[in-house]
Order: sequence, then C-alpha cells, then structure tokens
Amino acid sequence: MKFKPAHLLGLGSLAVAALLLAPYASAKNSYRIAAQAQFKLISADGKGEIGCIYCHASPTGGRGWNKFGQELSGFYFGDAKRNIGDALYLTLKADKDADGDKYPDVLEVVAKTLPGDATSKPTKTVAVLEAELKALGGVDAFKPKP
Ligand SMILES: [Ca+2]
Repeated sequence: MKFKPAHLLGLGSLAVAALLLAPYASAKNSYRIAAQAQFKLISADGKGEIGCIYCHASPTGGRGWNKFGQELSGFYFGDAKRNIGDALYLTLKADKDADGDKYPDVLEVVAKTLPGDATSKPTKTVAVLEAELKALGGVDAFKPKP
C-alpha cells in the first residue's frame, strides 16, 4: 500500500484528539480508581470492578450524574471543596438510598451493586448486609486512607 499524505493528516488528527482528551479522561479515571480502592471494589486478581456508570448517567462518563453521583458531587463541590476521598466517605456516612431501591448506598457498596441504579439491587436482605457491614467495622471501613 502506498502511503499518501491524507493518511498522515488522519493520523495527525487522531493524535491531536487524543492529546486534547487525555487530561479529561485521566482526571475522571482517577476518581473511578479512588472509589474502587476506597470502596474495596477490586477483585482478587487486582482488577477494578466499577465503571463510570457507578456515578455517571452514561457508561462512558462525562457530564451528567446518576442519583448516587449527584449525592457525591454535593459533598465534593458543597460548602467547601473536598477531596474525592472525603466526599466518597461522607456520601456513604450520610446513610441515604440515592436510587430509592430500599438499600442504603453503603449496603450497595458492601453488596457490590450500583447505588445509583435502582435496577441494580443486592440479592441479600438489608439485615444480612447490615451484619456484613458491621463485621467490616461499619461505614468507617470506607474512610479514606490518611
Ligand atoms: Ca440503593
């Protein structure tokens, strides 16, 4: 195949787009990675278990939060701008049920379901999950590391 200048232009455009989007994508990804570690949502093989949909309305992230993300952003951008670790912890400590599925957000973290999506619900009862949370040390198990 003969290489044409048009190919270079295409590659150049892709490279520029990647450079422009990289800081945006990595900033958001750092929040996802922080949430995975703090909420203990990392599988035995070290892989993260949550995607952008954990807090965002879209699986690809970007603007627009789901109900849990709205609670989180309230703590993150609230009276004093907090770091993501404190905002994550305070969101669980508030003891709310963001998606209204009758499971408090902290119990959905324990159950590894989506606290911002009412169609993603734990299979265990609230009482069983409360006992599991207690065994972990309560909501403070999800406190940010100092
Ligand atoms: Ca819920």
